Parts: sequence; C-alpha cells; structure tokens
Amino acid sequence: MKTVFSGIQPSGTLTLGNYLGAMKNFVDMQEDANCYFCIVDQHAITVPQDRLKLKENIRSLAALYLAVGIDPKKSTLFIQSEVPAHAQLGWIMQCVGYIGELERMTQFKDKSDGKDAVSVALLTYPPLMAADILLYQTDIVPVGEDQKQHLELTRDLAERFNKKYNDIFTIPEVKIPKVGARIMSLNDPSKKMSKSNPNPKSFISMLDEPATIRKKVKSAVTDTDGEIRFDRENKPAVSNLLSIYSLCTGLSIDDIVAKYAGVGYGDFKTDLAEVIVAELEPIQNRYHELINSEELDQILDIGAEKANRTASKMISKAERAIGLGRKRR
Ligand code: ATP
Ligand code: LTN
Repeated sequence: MKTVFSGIQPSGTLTLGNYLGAMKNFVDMQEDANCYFCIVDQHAITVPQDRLKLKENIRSLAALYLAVGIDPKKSTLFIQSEVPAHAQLGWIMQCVGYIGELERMTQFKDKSDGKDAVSVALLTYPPLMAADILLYQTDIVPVGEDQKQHLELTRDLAERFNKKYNDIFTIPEVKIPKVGARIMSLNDPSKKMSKSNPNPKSFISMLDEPATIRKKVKSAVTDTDGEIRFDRENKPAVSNLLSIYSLCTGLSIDDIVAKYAGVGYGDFKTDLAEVIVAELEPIQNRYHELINSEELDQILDIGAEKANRTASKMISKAERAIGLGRKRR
C-alpha cells in the first residue's frame, strides 16, 4: 500500500484555491493508500501570527479536513507541533541543505520581497517540509502547483542524505492535479489565490456565506471581449472562472463553454456563484457541527499518537545514520 502525506498551514481560513487544488483531491486517495494529513502549525509561524488567532485557525483547519470528507478511520489527521520528530528531523535536514538552494525557492522570494524583518525560518522552511514528508516513508505528496519546487528540493535532500549516510528515506513523488493546480486570485488573475492576501475580494473562503460568495463572484475581474472561452494566456480571468466551475460540477470545460455560448459574463457569473455555494454548503454544515465538538479533540489525539509512533521510529533511524547521541548502528 502506498503512503500519502500532505500538509496545510493554519495561516487563515482556507480558500477555494486550497480546496480545489489540494484538499478535495485528498478525499479519494484515502480509499487505497495509507494517508497522513497534517496541520502544519510550525510552518505557519514563519511569518508573524496572533497566538489566539493561530489556535482558532488550527482548530478550524482540523474541522475543515473532516468536513470535506477526511475519514479518521482511514487517515491519520494530526497537528505538526504535537509530533516533535518533525522539528528534530527538520534540523537534520537543515544540515543537509545548502543556503544557495533555499535562496532559490520562489515562495521564499515572494514572501520576503520588500519586507525588512524576515524570519530565518522563512528561508529554512523547506527542510522542515522535507522532514514532514520523509518521516512517514511517503510515496506520494498531493499539492498545488506552487509546492512543486519544494517537492523537488525534498527529493534532493533525501537523495543526498541516503547517499551520504544510509539509504533510509523513500524518495517521494509529487502529485499535482491537471485542472485546479493553480486557482488564481479573483481580482488579479496573474496572482494565485492565497489565504493570506489582505484583500478578501481576491479569494473565496471555504466558510464564506452564500451572499458573500455571490458578491465576490460578481465583482471578479473578467475582460472586455465578452466571450466565454478557455484561453489561459489571453483570457486568464475567464479561464480561471471556467476551471472553478468545472471542478465544482465535474463538467468538462468544453461542455461548460458549449453551455454558455453566446451568453454574457453576468449570467455565467450568477450560475457560477450558485455552483460554488452548492459545493461549499454541505461542507460548511458539517464544519459547524464539528468545530466545537469533543469528537474533534479525540480525533486529533488519536492522530498525534499514530503519527508519533511512526515518526519516532524514523527519527531514531535518521539520528543513528548521521551519528547523533549514543545510539549504535
Ligand atoms: P499562504 O497564503 O498562507 O501562504 P496558501 O493559501 O498558499 O497559504 P498553503 O497552506 O500554503 O496555502 O497551501 C495548502 C495547499 O493548497 C498546498 O497544497 C498548496 O499547493 C495548495 N494551494 C494553495 N493555493 C492554491 C491555489 N491558489 N490553487 C491551487 N492550490 C493551491
Ligand atoms: N509548504 C506547504 C505546506 C506544507 C506541506 C508539507 C505540503 C508543509 N509541509 C508537506 C505537503 C507536504 C505550503 O506552503 N503550502
């Protein structure tokens, strides 16, 4: 059986981009793989977070994972900081990585751009991400397009470690969806939709009320030629809306384009908003049942226990391989 691992940062309420590019794809994978889904809170603190808000976001993300259909009987759902081996192996991976390769990461360049106080951890974040993945002998990592570079680095670090010390890590494969890997911002189709964008009009949150969703879709930018057609290069905004429509309904882009031939953007957007509302409503209902439940804490306790069991074996192996402490080979 293959092992799957993925992580999401509790850095705000998840967007439709996080859902369509990542979370929605996790659900099917549970059927025939050993899955680990992680709330990567240690990654979230690479940029400043309010402590109470962070607590709330951690819980909210856990509830969202379950609300979309992550089944704790099939998958392990846990919080990164509750499994100390992540930080321990993260340190070892920092010792295996080079500053030069970390400085080339586009997420680091984007997030540090124009800021004068940038945390050290924003640079050293990818070795921690590599540790997350490598602790579980992961075969497949389902993520959005923006994480491809971090996955390549993870593979490089694992190969370097295996060659230099001992062949202990499985080299993971990245799995990026064909459609939805990069949902773009609603007000600027050249930027990816991101939960930490300060402008709420740029994203649809998974917990937005139907009225908010309708308003945001209505004000999404389009273009002036008035034709509903998929053309990423020349019509990025409309193509983005078509992708969202397709992912929420399961209809192919061609079928949607045929359906809206000769129809204006206004009517298309009205329908799109309803399609999004219909996709998110059942998730939101389940979310509200879970968010204050004890069940949620029990699931996270069991998840942390399971993850700790696997991860502690791997960290021992890694420490032994590199020569830390008094353990013998
Ligand atoms: P932040 O804005 O705080 O950096 P984010 O919105 O980029 O966060 P992450 O927690 O970093 O979200 O990502 C969680 C998952 O969602 C990752 O697999 C990532 O690739 C995916 N993802 C993020 N944004 C998008 C998007 N716009 N389209 C598709 N997938 C996305
Ligand atoms: N770097 C990712 C979040 C993340 C992750 C992981 C994804 C941390 N650890 C392990 C997959 C596997 C991000 O910023 N989206």
